[in-house]
Amino acid sequence: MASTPSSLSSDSQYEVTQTEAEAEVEQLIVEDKPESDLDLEFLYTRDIEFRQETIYFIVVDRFYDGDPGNSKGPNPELYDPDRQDWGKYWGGDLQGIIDKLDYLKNLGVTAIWLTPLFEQVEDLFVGSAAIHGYWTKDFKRINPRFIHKDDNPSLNKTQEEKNTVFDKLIAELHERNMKFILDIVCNHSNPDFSGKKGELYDDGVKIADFNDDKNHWYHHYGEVTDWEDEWQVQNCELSGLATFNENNIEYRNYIKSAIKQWLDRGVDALRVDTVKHMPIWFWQEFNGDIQTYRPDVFTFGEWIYSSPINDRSVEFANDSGMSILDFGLCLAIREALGVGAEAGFQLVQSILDQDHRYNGATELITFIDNHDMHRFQTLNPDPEMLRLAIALIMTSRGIPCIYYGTEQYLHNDTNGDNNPYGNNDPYNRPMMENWDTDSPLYRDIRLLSGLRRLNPAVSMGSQWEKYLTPDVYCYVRRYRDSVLFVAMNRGEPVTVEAVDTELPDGEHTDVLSRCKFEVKEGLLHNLELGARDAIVFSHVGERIKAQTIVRAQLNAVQTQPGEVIVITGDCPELGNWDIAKAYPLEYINTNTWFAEIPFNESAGKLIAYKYAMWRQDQSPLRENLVCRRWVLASQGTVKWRDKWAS
Ligand SMILES: [Ca+2]
Ligand SMILES: [Ca+2]
Repeated sequence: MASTPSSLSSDSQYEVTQTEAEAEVEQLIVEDKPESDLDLEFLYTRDIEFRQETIYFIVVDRFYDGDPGNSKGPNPELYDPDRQDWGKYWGGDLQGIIDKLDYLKNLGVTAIWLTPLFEQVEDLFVGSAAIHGYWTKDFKRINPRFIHKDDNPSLNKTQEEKNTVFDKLIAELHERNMKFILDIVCNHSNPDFSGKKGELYDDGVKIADFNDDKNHWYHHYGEVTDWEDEWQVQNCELSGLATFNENNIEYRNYIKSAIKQWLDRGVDALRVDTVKHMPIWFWQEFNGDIQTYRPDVFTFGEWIYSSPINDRSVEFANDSGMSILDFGLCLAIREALGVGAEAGFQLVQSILDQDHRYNGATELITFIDNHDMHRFQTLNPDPEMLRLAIALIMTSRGIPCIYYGTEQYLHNDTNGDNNPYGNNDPYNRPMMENWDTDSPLYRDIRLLSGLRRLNPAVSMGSQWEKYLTPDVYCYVRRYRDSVLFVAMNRGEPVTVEAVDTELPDGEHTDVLSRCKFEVKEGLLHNLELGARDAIVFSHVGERIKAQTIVRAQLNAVQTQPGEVIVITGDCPELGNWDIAKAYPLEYINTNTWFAEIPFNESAGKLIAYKYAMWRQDQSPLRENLVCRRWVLASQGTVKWRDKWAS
């Protein structure tokens, strides 16, 4: 039963709680960091943990102009200081992002993804300049409109000179414990501008030209005409963009060397454009090289309209070496909450029901809109519906990504309609106008981002539907004894008679409203949900602490209810092959088991292990292989990814 907020939970008291939570979170982040002076330690992890992050995606030109001196750029014709011509540059830059980092930090953002920073062609194509950054001329230089005029590469500055506003941005981010996600494009360079196409430079030196392609850097098959033809999608052109020939080793060496230069400057993660337009072998080679070069880099790709029922996008997510943006969930949320589809939350659940198709569903990047589709509020202007959609991605499985300005209800509905697949580009890229740190959504995101870092059930746990109608959705996230319970209602006020929360009995406080609720025998009785309301209860259990923590994930194992996956091995932490002392994993979905395993005695040593299945009334079923061998890092957090060997 709901009651009004306690008078004791004043704002000032709440701030203390947040500070304590922050301190705990900071400590966790410190523990997560591998020692930088032990380079080999990087080899002891097969992956990087990114699930506690909250990503914020910025169209650089449309965020904030922190340096009017660079706004005119090399071709002043492409700059509109009045910000009326949507196809031209409006002045946003990297100094503007630095100026707003405290705003973003306070919002709970832990990682920023910026549209590509590479030098672009300085011309208009179908009335638009390359403000989005996807028409690259030189992958080793930065668009001069985004940096200080003295950083301009044409003044003979090179990659080696690490004193640019780009380097300052990275340093300022890291000082705030925030991460930088570089948006990269490997599929194409630039389209036809006044007869020039695909002119490409290597740090200022011209190396390729589509119209004089002596060394075959590009494919010359024309535009994609049949989107169902996989060969065409991979080899033909997309909107007239000069498309690289990935079979050319010189091209591959160029693009890899460019990305490695940016990693050397302190980039923490990569977002990769148009991944479906290149063959998977290219990505496997690319990701293998990048992970060898910098094993602590997290990478995710844009497979446009990826879906758990699309075999090819699922194969890409599982086998390419990178995670992907979760378009399937995005569209379900847009249909359920954006355009009010009759099936409502059942559409959302039907996507989550397919999570077993992914090896890493908890690592998918979740979002409700981006630069290529209507902003959510163009579909549905109701700010309360936007709050629900954001609460949903902030508390569901996956890593949430907030499109810039969402927290300020930024949207421009010119040419908008109610099609959740619709694209009102360029009107979905308005200039950021308000910086209100008291907006209800700003506050929600701050709270829920803190929760993601504090409660491991949010970042790593399983997701269980507890009550589902088109209008009402209640679910539980669970990892070990940490629990998150969420209830949301897209319709008119409703009372849910009883719903299982899996929370300990007693009083619980809604993270968003601070209202108190009573849980008895795990149930909430007569739960009153207001119109377009969400409530969130968090219970944080004991965290795993050890010198070395292994985050082990096992895929491709079929279990029945009552069966439990354990990990058994030749070290005391894994029971010295005594199956009765093996370490249990947590069930995530029918394809995934996961656990953090603490190692102290065996930290830094070579160990052997295998997975086994505990079964009721039967002897344990062990994996059918000699054993897996691995050198444990001597400290820090590392990740294992394995597939059941039967
Ligand atoms: Ca500027
Ligand atoms: Ca291609």
